[in-house]
Amino acid sequence: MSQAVERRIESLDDLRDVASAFDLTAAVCSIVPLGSGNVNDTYLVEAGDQKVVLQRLNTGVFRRPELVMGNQQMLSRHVQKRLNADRNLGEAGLLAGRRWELPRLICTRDGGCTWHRCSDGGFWRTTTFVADAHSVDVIEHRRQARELGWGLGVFHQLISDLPVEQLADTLEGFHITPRYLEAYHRALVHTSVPSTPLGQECLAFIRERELIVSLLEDAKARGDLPLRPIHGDPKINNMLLERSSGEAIALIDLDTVKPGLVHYDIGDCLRSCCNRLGEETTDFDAVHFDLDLAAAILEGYLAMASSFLQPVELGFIADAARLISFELGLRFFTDYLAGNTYFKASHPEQNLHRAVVQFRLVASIEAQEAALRALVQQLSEPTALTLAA
Ligand code: GN1
Ligand code: MG
Repeated sequence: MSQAVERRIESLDDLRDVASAFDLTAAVCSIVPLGSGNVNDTYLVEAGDQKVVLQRLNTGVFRRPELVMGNQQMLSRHVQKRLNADRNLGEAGLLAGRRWELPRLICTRDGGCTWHRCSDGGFWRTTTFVADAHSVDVIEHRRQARELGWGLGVFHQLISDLPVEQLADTLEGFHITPRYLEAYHRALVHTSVPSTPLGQECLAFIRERELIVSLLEDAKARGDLPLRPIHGDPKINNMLLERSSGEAIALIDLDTVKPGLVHYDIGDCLRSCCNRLGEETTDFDAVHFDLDLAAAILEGYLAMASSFLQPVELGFIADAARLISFELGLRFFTDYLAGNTYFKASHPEQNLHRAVVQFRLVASIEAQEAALRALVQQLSEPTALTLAA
């Protein structure tokens, strides 16, 4: 598993030099930070009429960034082909004529490479910007929840026939929950958990759930759950919604596209969408997993994904919601103990607070487990799937 995040603040002149290395249609006129990613640094660049996204990949996390780019190129070729074929089918296609985009990589001016290495070792790449779109940090209404699920389903459907063995494992151990538990135990050797109420709450919460961490990995090892191409990080604000219609039109942040279980993605989507207060709240007592939103998300998701998912995979959806929330809490808490070296934090307690939010969400999922299972079961019935589609 990767370790320290590189922290570097670029000057505007440096950024302009980097952006100018890419084959843009005009001279760079503005560069501003974009989004709220916890790992990479992202900027919106304007060059004449053109808008592009410039990103510095965190090579402390992505140790082999060329492999990340290789996966992205593979993904792009596959998805563009599928989208072209689908557009030709119009109303009869998978998307029934709806808009869907995948940001395209922009090559460098000299050499036509999809990334640029700076003299300081910085690894940069540029992609097209999806116009007239926005993302949300918390769900605004039920219809939006359905769109967020539908968007993940479209993404999974478009990559469901991309041979998984062609993708590199760019982030070893990513979403392998038992590995995060091991990392947590290693952190405990060097640090003791502060005797504050929140620190002790996390310690006890993890201790009580050590036995669940291998649930998905065991099912994978048994051969019950297949490895598939996945997004890896489909949290709520990585889904772009068209401004005018509110429809999902793109899933961005493609660094973690690699082999995995669809459950990592479904769990991440559910945990980030069904927490109405968002990941950064400090109103811990009010954190709640909204089952009604989960229903809307899964309706949207299954309308697209049920055609290729196996029944056994549907059976682990409720477990995934619980486990991926728990895993992220564990990751945040471990990083807090280790001195906030992985996730960007604006104050020393931020990763502790983020961990508490995820653990409260887990507790809420556990309290509603029977209802969540019943919901998945009901939505997986053939009649429900036909209606959803
Ligand atoms: C990180 O950088 P960002 O915000 O896209 C993390 C995800 C977490 C997320 C939590 C490579 O994603 O796994 O779910 O923070 N990405 C990596 O906000 O570790
Ligand atoms: Mg990401």
